[in-house]
Amino acid sequence: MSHHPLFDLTGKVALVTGATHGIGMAMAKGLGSAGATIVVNGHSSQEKIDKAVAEYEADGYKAFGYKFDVTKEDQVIAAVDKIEKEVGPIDILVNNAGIIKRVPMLEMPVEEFQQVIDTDLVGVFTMTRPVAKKMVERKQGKIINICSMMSELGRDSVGAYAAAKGGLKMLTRNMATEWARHNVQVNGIGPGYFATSQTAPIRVEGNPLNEFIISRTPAGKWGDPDDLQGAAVFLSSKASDFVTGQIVYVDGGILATIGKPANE
Ligand code: GCO
Ligand code: CA
Repeated sequence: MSHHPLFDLTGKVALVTGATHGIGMAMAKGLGSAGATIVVNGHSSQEKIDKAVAEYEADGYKAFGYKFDVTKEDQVIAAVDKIEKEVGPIDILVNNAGIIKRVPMLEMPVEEFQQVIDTDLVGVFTMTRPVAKKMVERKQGKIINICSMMSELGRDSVGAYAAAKGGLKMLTRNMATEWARHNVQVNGIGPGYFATSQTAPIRVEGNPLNEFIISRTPAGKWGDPDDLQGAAVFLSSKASDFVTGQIVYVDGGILATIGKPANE
């Protein structure tokens, strides 16, 4: 396949954390279709990682899988060294791995709050630091942090997630600030509401929240994970070399509007 030179990722190595499923997998496939070699990680099951790698390969992409936990610094450092030796220098890092707990704050134990912050915010710092060190040395790199509607908006029951994703927006800006002079661009993608396993508990018929999301989204529907591929390729490619510290919201218009009454 031939690629527009601004968007060509041929020969680039892209590490997409948590890309064994969901939006991470969709974005990784987008990078693969632009020519990148995909590296995925998972932290729990080797079988899940192997299955994902097989799926990428079946789709015609070069893919590699590594088992490590983004919240464990020793595992991350060892994995980054291994990936750079076995696959090649990491050109693109997509910090996609994350968790959510939907619990009203008055009922949320501090330990659970902490767990969400540890994965969704501290985990990004832990994962990025050793990768960025090498990118800075090489004077080249692309980092994409996966933010959320909750980087901007609150919602009942997602206090810890909103705190982490709001923090991630500012971590993105600060990484951009410190590394732009080394030709490392750091941006975020803020997905709106997408049909994935993460939102499966919301997308059940009869759940008023399902109807609410559809009516609150100007596009009038749940996003298809593939809708994130364009932003992922743009922010990974030469096309975005003077773009840094931005969050690109791919949300069907949610953040543009206050919304409208249901049934209108
Ligand atoms: C929620 C959460 C997530 C969303 C997403 C929105 O409302 O329960 O925010 O489920 O998937 O992060 O951008
Ligand atoms: Ca190609």
